[in-house]
Amino acid sequence: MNALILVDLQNDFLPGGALAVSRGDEVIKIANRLMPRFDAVVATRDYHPPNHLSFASEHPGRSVGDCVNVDGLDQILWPVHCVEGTRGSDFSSELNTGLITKVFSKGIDRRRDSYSGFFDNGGIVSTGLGEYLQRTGVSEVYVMGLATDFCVRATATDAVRLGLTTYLIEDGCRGVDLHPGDCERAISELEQSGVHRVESRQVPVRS
Ligand code: VGL
Ligand code: ZN
Repeated sequence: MNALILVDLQNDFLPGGALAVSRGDEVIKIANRLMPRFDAVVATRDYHPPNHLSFASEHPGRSVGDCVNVDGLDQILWPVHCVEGTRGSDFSSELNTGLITKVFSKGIDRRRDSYSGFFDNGGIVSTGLGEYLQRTGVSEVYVMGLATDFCVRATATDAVRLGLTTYLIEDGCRGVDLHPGDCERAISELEQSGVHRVESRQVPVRS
């Protein structure tokens, strides 16, 4: 069994959103085209309480882009984004959500950020995605979405660690590039860790 993992295709990561990823909207049509090719389609969503500690606004005197320490972990500070129940946290209205089998929320605990769709940034608390894939008999995953250098990277890294055969759909990702070259580096590191790089046109069509 295979699964497509759609990472954070939410309004706040699209142009006009609170944490917009440049040209992030371009991957939605790729997601729509690919979904019918998979046994299962899962989506992750960044879903924060309004006072989440990844928000710069919760750290007086600090700014977006600063790095602070929260409970022993490095935390980059972001603008307020993907607040639970807001439009910014909704999936893009262009996304064909009818084909999504299950949604996994992350970053729901005020004190824990979660870039990966599998675990929080401390690698402790599971979102349930790994267990779900195992229960469903999925051994092969294709990962795409936003943002290449944060949540896509962390999700694909954990997928490999969990022993899943993991493909990164490169044209299905867009990144933040906080520092120029971050996305390139993220993709090479994923390749080093055993992730297979593919383009969406190489994803097999179901027979
Ligand atoms: C993300 C920064 C903060 C992402 C989420 O989806 O890549 N990045 N929260
Ligand atoms: Zn977030």
